[in-house]
Amino acid sequence: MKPDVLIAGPLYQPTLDALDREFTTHKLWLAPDRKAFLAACADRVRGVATSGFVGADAALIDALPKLEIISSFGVGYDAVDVEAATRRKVIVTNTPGVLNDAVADLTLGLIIAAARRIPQGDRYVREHKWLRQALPLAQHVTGKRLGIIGLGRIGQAIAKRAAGFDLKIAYHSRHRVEGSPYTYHARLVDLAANSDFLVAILPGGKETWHIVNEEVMRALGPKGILVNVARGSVVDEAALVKCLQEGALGGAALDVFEDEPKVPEALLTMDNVVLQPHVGSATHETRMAMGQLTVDNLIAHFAGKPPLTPVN
Ligand code: NAP
Ligand code: 8YV
Repeated sequence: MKPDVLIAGPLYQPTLDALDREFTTHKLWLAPDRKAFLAACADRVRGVATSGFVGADAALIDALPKLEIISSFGVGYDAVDVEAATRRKVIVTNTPGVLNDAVADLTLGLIIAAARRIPQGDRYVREHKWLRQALPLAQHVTGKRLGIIGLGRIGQAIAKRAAGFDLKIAYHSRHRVEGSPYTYHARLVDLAANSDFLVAILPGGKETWHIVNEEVMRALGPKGILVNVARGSVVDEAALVKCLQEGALGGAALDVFEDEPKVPEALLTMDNVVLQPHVGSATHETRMAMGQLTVDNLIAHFAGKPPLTPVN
């Protein structure tokens, strides 16, 4: 008998296929009546597979009395109510490590795209403007100061790449990273004041909500570029719009937003902003590896082994 696993939201197709092979699956997001669907399978579901976007809230956890494990596709698990799961002794797993390179690659791309105005150059050529006027010059990248908020797995992969551009690297986190060659700032505002590019790559959730506030953005300054590849919740988006409109902040490159997939209209019209639809990990290779780990955590658990990457 295959264990019953509820899939809370859409996932990468090969991951869905693997889940279908290994388990008896119940696809919640396809159900026309969510409540009735849950009631019909609740007494059999022992596992949940979900995405970082959909997560699993307390109501879903409470609706599944036999639940043992929630396996989330993604390293950030702020959309999973880990406290509610832990209270119920439900294991929560995520997919750390396997996406470091993809996210770090995109981050360097965003820094360069924003500083060198790559999307603007692309639009300028497409719109035949090259025939009429010169494209304004951009900002240099090599040798500039890079501030990283969260020198964790991905933050370190970003730093490794940034070293190749001779960027002067500093970071902020709650704890100093032992043995790190980079400058540590205990106060985020001090990191911002000493950065040309400021990259957020720390977890979302209550603790980090709006950690990048107006004071931080003003400290980064009129030439500074904010890059958010963490979670929309870590940046005060209203303050970001205000700082950009006033010229208090030079530019922004954003992969994540407070209310995805909705993006503030004001940002869509700004020329000094580069926008991406939350694609930090979105390569086939990385999504394959994330899916494998999502499935392997469930397989390990149902084989009576410890999960590979638990978070609680
Ligand atoms: P990680 O290895 O756990 O690193 C997290 C870092 O954030 C650590 O350096 C941690 O240091 C710091 N941090 C945590 N809480 C903090 C706080 N309150 N204030 C300041 N720093 C804090 O995580 P990771 O694997 O690098 O992933 C980081 C995050 O990136 C994920 O949680 C996810 O939200 C985001 N992400 C986004 C995408 C995307 O598609 N855009 C893809 C993958 C991941 P201390 O504990 O010392 O504070
Ligand atoms: C995913 C992410 O796109 O891993 C994360 O934290 O943000 C991305 O890799 C997201 O989790 C959707 O599942």
